Amino acid sequence: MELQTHYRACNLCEAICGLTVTHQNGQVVSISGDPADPFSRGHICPKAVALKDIYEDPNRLRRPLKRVETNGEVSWQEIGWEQAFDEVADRLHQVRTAHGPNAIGVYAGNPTVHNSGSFLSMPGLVRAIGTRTMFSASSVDQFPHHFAAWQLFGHPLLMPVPDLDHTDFWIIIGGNPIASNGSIMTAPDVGTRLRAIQQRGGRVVVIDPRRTETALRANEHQFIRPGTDVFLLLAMTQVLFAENLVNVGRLADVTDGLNALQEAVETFSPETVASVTGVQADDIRRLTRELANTPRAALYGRVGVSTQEFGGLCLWLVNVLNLLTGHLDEPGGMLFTSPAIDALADRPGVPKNPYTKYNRFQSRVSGKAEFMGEIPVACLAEEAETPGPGQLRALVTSCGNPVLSTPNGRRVDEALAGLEFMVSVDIYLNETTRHADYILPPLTGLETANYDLTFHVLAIRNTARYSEPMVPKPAGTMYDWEIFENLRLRLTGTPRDEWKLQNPAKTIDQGLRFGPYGQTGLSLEQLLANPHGIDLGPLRSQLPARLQTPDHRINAAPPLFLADLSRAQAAINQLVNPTLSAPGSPPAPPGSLLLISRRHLRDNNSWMHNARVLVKGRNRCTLLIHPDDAARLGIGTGQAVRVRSRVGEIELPADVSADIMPGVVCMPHGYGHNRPGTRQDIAQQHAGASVNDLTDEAFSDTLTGNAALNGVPVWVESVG
Ligand SMILES: Nc1nc2c(c(=O)[nH]1)N[C@H]1C(S)=C(S)[C@@H](COP(=O)(O)OP(=O)(O)OC[C@H]3O[C@@H](n4cnc5c(=O)[nH]c(N)nc54)[C@H](O)[C@@H]3O)O[C@H]1N2
Ligand SMILES: Nc1nc2c(c(=O)[nH]1)N[C@H]1C(S)=C(S)[C@@H](COP(=O)(O)OP(=O)(O)OC[C@H]3O[C@@H](n4cnc5c(=O)[nH]c(N)nc54)[C@H](O)[C@@H]3O)O[C@H]1N2
Ligand code: SF4
Ligand SMILES: [Mo]
Repeated sequence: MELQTHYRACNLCEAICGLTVTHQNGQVVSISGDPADPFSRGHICPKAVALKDIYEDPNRLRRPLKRVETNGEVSWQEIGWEQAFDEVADRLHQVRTAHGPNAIGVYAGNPTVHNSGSFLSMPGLVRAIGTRTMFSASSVDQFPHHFAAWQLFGHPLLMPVPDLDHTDFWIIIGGNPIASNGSIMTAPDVGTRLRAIQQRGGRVVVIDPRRTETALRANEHQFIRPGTDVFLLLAMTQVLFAENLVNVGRLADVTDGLNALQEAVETFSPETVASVTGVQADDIRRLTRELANTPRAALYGRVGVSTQEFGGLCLWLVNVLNLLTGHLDEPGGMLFTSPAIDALADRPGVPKNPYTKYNRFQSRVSGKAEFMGEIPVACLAEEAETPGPGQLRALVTSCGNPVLSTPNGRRVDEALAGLEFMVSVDIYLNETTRHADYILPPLTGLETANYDLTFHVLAIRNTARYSEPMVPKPAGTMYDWEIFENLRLRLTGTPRDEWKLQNPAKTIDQGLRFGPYGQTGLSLEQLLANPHGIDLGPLRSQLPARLQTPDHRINAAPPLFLADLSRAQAAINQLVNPTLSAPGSPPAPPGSLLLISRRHLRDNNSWMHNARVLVKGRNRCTLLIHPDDAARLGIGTGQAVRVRSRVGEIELPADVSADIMPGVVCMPHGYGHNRPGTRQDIAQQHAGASVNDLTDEAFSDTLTGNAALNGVPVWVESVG
């Protein structure tokens, strides 16, 4: 039989690498990098090859499953799509009638942003339900990035990205792009790009509690105590003012608040923060001067500074440091993209509205502020458990595994078990979806059409690429958008003879035509004719025009951040003098170590452990612990340890290593596949333990609502 070649972008991580897939009538023969993709230039990582495993996985669901309980025994019955849609819509409708729309929660997980079908069609279902009880992975990830972008530049999506290909000095704080392939920075083959910085005489510095894969390739690595980055960043800002290094450059005319900023950071000298952060005062000064004095330099922060107690402040200060050193919106610094589909496109003559999606309402139980139309997912369990008007009774999950990915997963597990109704749009029967009454599995990966609406917005070059399905839709299967559309039409009560499913391809085509490159002929048709993708050129400066603030100016010292500094001040007082208790933050109890997470090139959050090619080899779910701590606790490599936190305990093997800072322990997230009733044969054999059985739903960045998954106090002891 003839070999066919299919070109598409990998949808597994933010790097969106081009793939060349060869197949025989849908039987995958090989997956390799697409050298003709102008952006990824043939690069791929081992996960892409596992797209074949997912495609062929006998555990992957293809037909709707309905939970049947007989005498307490759960079994799953395969049913037809029409029956599934009708019954799910009926049940949602019943909950809505009995308890109101807000009693139905929705959780959107990470792959939503990797599937334009889900991304574009899910909001229609949410509107049809009429609920405002919306949760997503964003509040265990990048809420602080959005918050800072909104406060400084006027819109949560206006996040600058490092101009990697032109920078000469790159500071990475709380990111490990060599393992993660980059985030809020779409940069395929980041390793080669990093090496190129060094080859042109530049330097890369990593600030991280662990000597990571990226740190090993960097020119310099600084250990930092988890959760104390805010103090380092405050001190760097202080140094800029104290040493007259502030040079806002071209943006000086539109920047306000410098005096207030200078005053706010005054007391945070390098000497004050050195013992707390673990970074020497001299190093803080030296790095700050280097950032200020290198014409093309970028300070980039990611998950490690976002999913922690002071995430909002950290991301504010990262942006401020780039602004004060003249690196914001400058080539080689941090730039904004000009995406082909531009949600923020200026509409001439239309006055800009201030962004208002913050604190319009609060979560029912603990009063957490809404942000971007969402409630922090750390509130999910309490919303379901706590009786009273507005109690969460039903949940729709899509592309998400909150039992493993959100804090205090055991509590989430129990809360989901207690719901009246749950439906999951997902491709596996896993730790989360096992609680569903129905699982509706869409086609995924190689089988779907996709345009990376989000990642083209965050890419270090302006590019556009559309992927078509590798194969025609197999009989009896559904695309994600068809699932959402079928439920939407039922819940809006649209008469059947008026049903018209909105294909997201049409929205994408319109977005391209009316976008900034539409004039030059960019359209879906053009992308279909260029299956390797189209390069639209390097990023360019575009402030102040692109600012979305109502006054078209940047306030470097927004009141919400200034107010939040009192929380940081209380925390540093407590760190300097541990007998003081810091309101809000858990006291650092005696004998505790601080827990952080890590990613591995062959893991992808919680959901790719059912691919043998990725899990084979040495067990990766281990607890990294420094030799000094290990010696004190009598722990050796390979030995089982028990790790306890306020909320739970787990056991896993120790891995004694000087690559982790003393006082810190580290394990991967996304493991813990030993929950009963799941259907992932390979993942179950590589179960590991879930870090989120230790992370604390009460520990968060109270400003943005993001969960503080890093810097969690834990106690470690050897088992037996
Ligand atoms: N402690 C700790 N916790 C963390 C993190 C951490 O660093 N440390 N990281 C956080 C971050 S950054 C994130 S983004 C979250 C992720 O949190 P989640 O998004 O909740 O979790 P994932 O593991 O990405 O789960 C993806 C789910 O989508 C399903 N899926 C895969 N492909 C498709 C598809 O095409 N369609 C549909 N419908 N479903 C699909 C999978 O089967 C799986 O159930 O985890 C967060 N949790
Ligand atoms: N292979 C792989 N790639 C992925 C994923 C995956 O699971 N596997 N997940 C994808 C997702 S959803 C995301 S959001 C991105 C995330 O992309 P990255 O942000 O690059 O993610 P991590 O590798 O978790 O890097 C976070 C780093 O922060 C450090 N850290 C932890 N706490 C602190 C702290 O308090 N201060 C400082 N300075 N550093 C700290 C950790 O040690 C770690 O090295 O990766 C994406 N890509
Ligand atoms: S780096 Fe990311 S996008 Fe590229 S092949 Fe690997 S998983 Fe896919
Ligand atoms: Mo993420």
